[in-house]
Formats: sequence, C-alpha cells, structure tokens
Amino acid sequence: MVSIDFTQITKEKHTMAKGVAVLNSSEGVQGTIFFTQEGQGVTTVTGTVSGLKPGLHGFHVHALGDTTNGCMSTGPHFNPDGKQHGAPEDANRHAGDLGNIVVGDDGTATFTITDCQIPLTGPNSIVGRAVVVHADPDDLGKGGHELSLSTGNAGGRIACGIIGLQG
Ligand SMILES: [Cu+2]
Ligand SMILES: [Zn+2]
Repeated sequence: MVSIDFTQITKEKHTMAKGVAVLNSSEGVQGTIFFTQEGQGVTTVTGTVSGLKPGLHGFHVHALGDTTNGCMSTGPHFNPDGKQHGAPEDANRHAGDLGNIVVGDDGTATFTITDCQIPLTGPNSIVGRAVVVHADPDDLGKGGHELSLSTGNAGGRIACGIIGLQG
C-alpha cells in the first residue's frame, strides 16, 4: 500500500534569498560575508574577516555598491528612513548599523548577526550596496564625538565588499 504524505506536498515553500560579499582591502584584510533571508524574515549575516587588529571594529552596510574609489565611494551608512546613527538594537538607527565585530588576538573575527532591517529583497534590499569594516570601534552613537550620530566615529574604512546575489 502506498501512502502519500500530503503535509509535504502542501507545505508552503518559503523562498530563501542569499547574498555574498568578498572583502577587498589595500591593507591586507581579507574576508567573506554571507547573507541569508527566508521569506520576509530576519537576515542572518555570517562572516570571517582576517588581518585586523584585535578588538572592536565598526561594521556597517553602506548605501552604494561603488568601489571606484575604494571603500570611500560606498557612500554613507544605508539609511532609507532618515534616522540617526545608533546601535543595532536602537529604534533610532541607520538600517545599515550592524554594530561591531570582535577581532581576537589572532587578528580574525568570526561572527553571526541577525537583523530585521537589511532585507535581500524589496525596496530596502541591501543587494548592490556594500559592507564596510572600519579601523576603530563604532561608539554606537553614544560617544559624544561630533561624528557619533553620523558614523559612530569608527575611523577609516579598511575593507569593503559589494553585496551580490548568491544562488
Ligand atoms: Cu561604515
Ligand atoms: Zn550608522
């Protein structure tokens, strides 16, 4: 007797969107960042970056996927809602504000971030934009520096990569 499992047939298929960014740097930093989003859910960011000094480094999605002038031409933090710079958990934050990555004594950061403001589809998609790793810690808008509410005073842009679609 053949039984058919109808739950498998009628199960709703959620589309999984995937993206990837390969980091480029003039300062010996290397890395690959992967992005996945199931349906309209949160986006999961996983990555490994090496060649960094130990400690915290600001990590953002910037507005443009333009590296004609290196990381400088990737524009400001992705900010479709016209907000101030902040921490990932703040209500008032740029969509691209992913906080800091933590680099160990071996110069490598391996991390997983989940975030609901960086979709891979729709009008606020981050595909075609860029991820940027900074020289210094992002103060998450709370450092009291004149740049805190725009960039987190995270210092130079030491590595970046354009977010492309992955199959
Ligand atoms: Cu940045
Ligand atoms: Zn920001």
